[in-house]
Amino acid sequence: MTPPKSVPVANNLDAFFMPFTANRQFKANPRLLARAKGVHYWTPEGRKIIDGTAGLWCVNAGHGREEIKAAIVAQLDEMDYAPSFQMGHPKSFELAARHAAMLPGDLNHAFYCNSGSEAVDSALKIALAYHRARGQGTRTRFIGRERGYHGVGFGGISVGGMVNNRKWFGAMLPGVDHLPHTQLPQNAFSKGEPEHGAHLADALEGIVGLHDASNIAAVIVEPCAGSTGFLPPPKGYLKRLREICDKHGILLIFDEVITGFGRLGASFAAEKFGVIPDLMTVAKGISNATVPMGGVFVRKHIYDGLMTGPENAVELFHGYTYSAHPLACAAASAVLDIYKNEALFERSAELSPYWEQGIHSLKGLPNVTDIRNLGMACGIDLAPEGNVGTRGYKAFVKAFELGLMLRQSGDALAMSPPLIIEKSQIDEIIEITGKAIKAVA
Ligand code: PXG
Repeated sequence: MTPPKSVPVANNLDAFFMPFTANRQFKANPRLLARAKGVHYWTPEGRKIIDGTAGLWCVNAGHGREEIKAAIVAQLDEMDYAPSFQMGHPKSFELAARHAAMLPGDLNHAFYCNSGSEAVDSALKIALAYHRARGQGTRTRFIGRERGYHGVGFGGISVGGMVNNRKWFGAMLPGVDHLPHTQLPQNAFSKGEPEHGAHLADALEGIVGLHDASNIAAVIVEPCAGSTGFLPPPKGYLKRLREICDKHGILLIFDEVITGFGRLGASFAAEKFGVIPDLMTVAKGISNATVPMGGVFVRKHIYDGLMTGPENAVELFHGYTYSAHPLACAAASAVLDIYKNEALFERSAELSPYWEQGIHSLKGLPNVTDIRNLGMACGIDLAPEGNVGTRGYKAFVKAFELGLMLRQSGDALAMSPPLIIEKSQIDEIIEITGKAIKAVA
């Protein structure tokens, strides 16, 4: 693909050190997005691209929402910034109360930050502080899962399980073990939650046997793994994990950065699966990606457990300059209105059978070795061509040329469109994906 005329020449792209990108390859042949509205992007030269990934799994209510813009502008007029350390502003308390009201179980306190990575590191620290506050300070170990993605902080990559995100960065956090991942060959082409694999949660008992529960702080998993190519949990797996954690006094953290705010056809995966974690991390859909925001939602016993000592003592020595930034709070509140007024979580549930049918119609195309779906998301595995990721990258580029943005992780393709998508637009996504897969056969 040669760069379109209106795109800056390659030299002008030099200064920006791009994240998670092959910088030299990209700058030789850039893909730029200049405008967005609804479920579409436009390139600088005006080519229309259907957004198969809601940005990066985050623009759940679609692009360019006027209500969110109005809320951000109004907040900017009123007050641009206020600190949240030993001070407060009304929108942060209002937002936390709204989140608490919509969360399942007694997940009724919200700590705010600015990204999923910060949310994960915050959750790990809250787990440690909680155990210490109640006299169980030996509980310092964490358990993650192979192929997990928990952002890019040192805590997140330590409990994460994607090798490229770990191997460059040294020793990381000490005291971390990993559960096995949940992709089993016998589950290939499962629709929704796969049948086999609940027993994989039992590996937690093995790790407890090795270290003793008195040394383990928390288990962290994505209820449905996203970045690794989208792996829905086997039936019964999350319940089993919850039971084993309860038995041993280990905290369970659900990383719902992708699964939260409607992606799976429910408010959160915790609601969908009827499994309530002790802590939940969120980001992305919390603000529809308009202003960066993340959060940790904690259950009553976690919050109460930290409210100890003299009343003038700071209970958690942790926070960010931009925790509960007024613009983020205004945006997040406006997004909640949209989710509610347009019943987008319900819409996600209603559309998912149509999405499932469409995605699984790609079975039988060349090199397609597995297809997975749940809610409004899916993963499609392609057989590698030579090096891992070569065919996946080619399919991604081909799809973009044909007018679709999808995500590629190795040779897995992943999609998660905005929840406002129409059936005819789902048809278009499936058609282009099929063409791209055939083109790279
Ligand atoms: N946890 C999970 C489960 C995530 O998916 C993060 C934490 C980190 O969030 P921040 O806001 O720090 O990026 C994520 C982020 C992909 C992809 O292609 C996924 C993410 C980010 C970028 C790309 O799947 N998820």
